[in-house]
Amino acid sequence: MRLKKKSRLILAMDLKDEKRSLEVCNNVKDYIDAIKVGYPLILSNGLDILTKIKKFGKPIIADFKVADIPWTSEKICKLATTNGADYVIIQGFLGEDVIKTCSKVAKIFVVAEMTHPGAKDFMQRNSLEISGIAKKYAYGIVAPATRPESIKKIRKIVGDMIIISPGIKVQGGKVGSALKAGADFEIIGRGIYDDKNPQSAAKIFYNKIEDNFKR
Ligand code: O7M
Repeated sequence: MRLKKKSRLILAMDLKDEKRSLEVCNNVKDYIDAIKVGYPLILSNGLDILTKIKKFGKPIIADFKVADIPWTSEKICKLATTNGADYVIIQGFLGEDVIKTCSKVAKIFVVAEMTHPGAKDFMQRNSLEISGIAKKYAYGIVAPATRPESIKKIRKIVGDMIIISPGIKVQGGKVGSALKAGADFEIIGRGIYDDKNPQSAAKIFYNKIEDNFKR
């Protein structure tokens, strides 16, 4: 299933509990364009969870942040796609051979720079170079909503490639700020699933984006 720009919101599902995570996905599905499934949910429930989440009719992004040698990375990407993932996230700092190998077996998003403060220690100084390599092979890029200035720089490198951006609300990014800086989608996890009413939280994010961006 292809990722299409409608709400411009991607749900990050990092709960561990299967029942609760399926409930949240069902409640917010009208306000999101894709579901990014992370390690906490997959390690707790197995890869089968991807098929269960797929029934909500949204593209599934398996967030494995793959970071291994080409041979192992390829295996991980294949496991994700044969179990229902439409896209797989890989780390960019591994270098061109890993990115190229993964791109042959999956549609990949490459992490260029991460949201947390520690990303400044090593990642940030290479994020533009990573983006340049990713542009040759990837479907999209992951760039930090906590640093809109980095998104702007990465956008200049990758042209019209899809940029997805985490770090909204709990990590400090303001909803809409990543889109304004040039991202195509904002990724929100705890801001939705940890709210006492995930559906109304998702609706509020949806409306805030609606007010500022033409869909
Ligand atoms: O909205 P949150 O902070 O609850 O969740 C953010 C999600 O995005 C969560 O799944 C993180 O693992 C992920 N993420 C980051 O927070 N920062 C990054 O730099 C990169 C990611 C990510 O999705 O990478 C692919």
